[in-house]
Amino acid sequence: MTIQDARTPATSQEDRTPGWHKGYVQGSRPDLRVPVRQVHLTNGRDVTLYDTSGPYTDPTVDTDVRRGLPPLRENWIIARGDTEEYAGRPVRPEDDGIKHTSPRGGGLKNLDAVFPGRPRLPRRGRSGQAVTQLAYARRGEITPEMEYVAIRENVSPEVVREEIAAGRAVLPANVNHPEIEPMIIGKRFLVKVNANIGNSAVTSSIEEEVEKMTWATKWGADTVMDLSTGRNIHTTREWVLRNSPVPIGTVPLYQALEKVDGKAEELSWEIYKDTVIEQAEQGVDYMTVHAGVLLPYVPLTARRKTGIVSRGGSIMAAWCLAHHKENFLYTHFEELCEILAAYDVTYSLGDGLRPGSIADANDAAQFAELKTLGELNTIAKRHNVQTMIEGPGHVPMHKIKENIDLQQEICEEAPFYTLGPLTTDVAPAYDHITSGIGAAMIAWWGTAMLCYVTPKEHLGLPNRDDVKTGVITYKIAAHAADLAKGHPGAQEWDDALSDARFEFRWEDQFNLALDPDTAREFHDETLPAEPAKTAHFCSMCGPKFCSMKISQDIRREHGGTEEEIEAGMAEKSKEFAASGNRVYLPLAE
Ligand code: IRN
Ligand code: FE2
Repeated sequence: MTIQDARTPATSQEDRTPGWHKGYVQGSRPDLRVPVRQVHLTNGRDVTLYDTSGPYTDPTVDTDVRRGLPPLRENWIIARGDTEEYAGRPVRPEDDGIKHTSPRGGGLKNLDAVFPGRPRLPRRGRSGQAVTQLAYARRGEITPEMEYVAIRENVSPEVVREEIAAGRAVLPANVNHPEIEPMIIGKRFLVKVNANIGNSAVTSSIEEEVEKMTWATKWGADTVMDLSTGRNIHTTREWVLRNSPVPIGTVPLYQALEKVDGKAEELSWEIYKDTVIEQAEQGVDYMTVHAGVLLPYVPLTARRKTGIVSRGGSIMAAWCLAHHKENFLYTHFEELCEILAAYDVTYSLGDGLRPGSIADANDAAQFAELKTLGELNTIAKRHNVQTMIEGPGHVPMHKIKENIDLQQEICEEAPFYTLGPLTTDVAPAYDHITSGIGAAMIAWWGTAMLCYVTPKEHLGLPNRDDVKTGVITYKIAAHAADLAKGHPGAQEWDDALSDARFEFRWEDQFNLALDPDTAREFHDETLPAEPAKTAHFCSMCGPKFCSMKISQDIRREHGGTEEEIEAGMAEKSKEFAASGNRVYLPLAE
């Protein structure tokens, strides 16, 4: 693997200051360069880590949110020759949710009402053909996107193609979102993390949402979902998409509801379909579709402790009850497939009946919906639409495994994408932890992507700090699962950090940490002086009681090589046996 340097000119040895910088792994063509985070250690070694931060961390790229990111995939999409530009659907005032009569709509603040970047016509599959990575994979084609993720994941492009073709992985990449750095979601690959952002009718501006997106990817979010409701919904999404290096997901139902002034019963397939096309033309890479909330399942939730907690699920349940008709997302599912296939929008089949409390976990309503999601998965595949399946929710630890096992069986191993699950209900303000526990477990057993939960879950809209805490918590869960699954290369990172810790290379420890800033800050709180960065102790145990220091002293005393240590140990063992194998010697002896 050759890694090119983002800095120009190429780095000289003395330029390799400890810390990290962005590098690129060159693929088979000049415009295929996969970003990596290169951590330079003080012992002269380098550690290469997966990087989601986009061009923002490359000092040689001049980024400007008003212009948007460079359209990395544009030539790949055009070269395939299977898409065409067209006039597109006119954007109307109500697309921005301004009919909604919220008294305190989110303001635009400093960003303009329209995205000022280069004008662009939407693109779709010629004569409605499926232009999806799934269609290509099934035809045996390895696209540049597949090669890109193969390099990112350190596997062969053929493995990527096979996993996508089998429906065990998805590569969300709308033809109208050429700015993304391709990534893959599937159990054979690194566990991914999604961060939700989005304003509501009461808080937050466009600028804040763009900021939250880049902030989330800086800390390692692999995808971002824009769940904006309220005002400026279309414009906010445009800014987010044009500036996002990661796939963007949405729940189109939320915007459709804005268009009918929040009255669920006034929703219709036509309004919904129009909204999906609007978002597909903008470049949304995957969409949550609550098509499994069927009319006969709604009564199954009546005796639940917490009823229907999914926003999308409750909207569809309300519509079904109001009309006493079957869910229009279900009855029009094939038509929806044709639309998504023409843009390569990936399905995220929503879990509208997920449990909202430990008491409701794994109940009849939840599993009835899962069975329907299995049927829909088969239909989507028939239309060559990439598909993942959403999962719960609130589930105690002993009931988690059944969720992934059933999902994998019913949905033919389609990627599972779960919200936590939260393993207990008793810790509002700490639900990143209650859910991080469940997330680590379910990811270990095969969940492909984890939807983060922030400390504000159940309490309010997450701010910047909450987004960071949520992402870091979920990166921990995901990486813990990668280790447990024996993902090739996962442990190298831990080993590098452990070595740094054992050898008191403090700067290396910080630079290798998931959150270097906080690690450094905590260390400096008690030992701020520069010499402490090389000291052979920290303030936790102090100089006298540091176990790592004691271990090193033992090594020093008893020699460094394997044989010498062995000999020293044998000596100690003999002494121990001679004393009668007693760990604690009696006081009076
Ligand atoms: C993920 C797994 N289950 C649910 N999710 C996420 O929850 C989904 O991806 C989206 O971000 C959000 C949708 O919430 P509702 O509408 O189901 O509450
Ligand atoms: Fe909840």
